[in-house]
Amino acid sequence: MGGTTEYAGNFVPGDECVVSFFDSIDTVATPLVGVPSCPSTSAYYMLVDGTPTRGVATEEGSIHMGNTTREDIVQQLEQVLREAQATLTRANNSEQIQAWHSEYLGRKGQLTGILRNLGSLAPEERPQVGKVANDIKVTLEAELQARQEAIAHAALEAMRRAESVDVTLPGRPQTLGKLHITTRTLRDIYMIFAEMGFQIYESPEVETDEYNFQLLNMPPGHPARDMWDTFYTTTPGLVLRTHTSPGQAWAMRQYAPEPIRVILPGKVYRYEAVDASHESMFYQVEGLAIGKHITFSDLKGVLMNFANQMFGQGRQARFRKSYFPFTEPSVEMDIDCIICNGKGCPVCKNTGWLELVGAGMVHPRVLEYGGYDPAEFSGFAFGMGPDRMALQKYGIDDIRYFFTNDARMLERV
Ligand code: 2NL
Repeated sequence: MGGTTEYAGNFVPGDECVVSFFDSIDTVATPLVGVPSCPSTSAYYMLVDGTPTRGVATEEGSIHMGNTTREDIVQQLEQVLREAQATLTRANNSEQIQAWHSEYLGRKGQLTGILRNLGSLAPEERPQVGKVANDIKVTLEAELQARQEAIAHAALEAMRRAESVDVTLPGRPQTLGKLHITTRTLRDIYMIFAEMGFQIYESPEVETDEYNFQLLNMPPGHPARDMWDTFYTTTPGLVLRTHTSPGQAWAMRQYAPEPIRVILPGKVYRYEAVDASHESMFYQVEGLAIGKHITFSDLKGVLMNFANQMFGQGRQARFRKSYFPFTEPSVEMDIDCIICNGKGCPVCKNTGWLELVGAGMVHPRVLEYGGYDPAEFSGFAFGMGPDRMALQKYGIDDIRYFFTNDARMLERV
């Protein structure tokens, strides 16, 4: 070992020659071999209190700066430690932290500055001072990290406070969706008939003249066709179904000669002048029971049970004679008004009665068209309008609300 190279890190001949104290700190304790050296001049500049100061290479290869002692340097180091610790507690953001780091721990910081004086100590003193410096560096770095964490934590806390939800505020009311009341009514109907053993049968909305009329005992030109204002399509013989009855014909032809108990819900279409009580599309639920020994009493029993389940036990009912081309005999069943219990109100138009269903015993010709021998089989059928029932049940005065998508309608129910 010899020359000035072993202390090169402490000299400042120019920035590119500075080997930072912390890069070379090991070399203080362990004599350095092969560290980049500064140009081979014999005069060097060292930082004394941050000021470049001219030093002279001695024959032994060390630099002496006036009369700096080990105690001086240790004192300076401890002074820096105290000051750095005090300053660190006042750093509150990353800019201040960065400034603090360059001030105390950076390449041009105070700690490095002091250690540049190491060269002025006797060689045996250097490791001791180096150790003090290193301890201080480790201490400051740990405190720096703790401070950074505290700042980050405080920032997070501040953000949490700013973004926190005041749970003591009353919550915003949730507007819950509801089923359309026709859907609810339909589901009620399905449940009641399901308990009586009726299955749901579905069929097309576009039908042939044959299924919509002929199989229901209305041959071409039959005057009863005028009971339904029909939408005809541009394809001859195809119509929009005016009732769900053609589905009953499909069911009969599928199941004959097995007995049948089905209900048939779905949309039907009428060429109507639309007003508060008429729409060109609405729902219908028809029912059909076919078997041996089915009587009008069965029909009455099924419909009475339905009325009591749907509108409350103890309903009064009356049957009036009627006419449908596909039933014989035909009836209309009324129940006492569900709004006024028969006293008379706008919903029942002061009659005390509401029309509930049209019904009857399946016409022998319809049974035959469906594939059943009328001598052996009999059946009953009925048809009802769930939209109208929903209007009555929920006291809505205009059927057009059902299809105009105004959600306020749902608030009424
Ligand atoms: C009403 C009346 C009714 C039927 C529909 C029907 C179907 C077949 C055979 C016999 Cl396949 N009848 N359906 C019977 C009587 C009345 O509907 O006022 N509907 C809203």
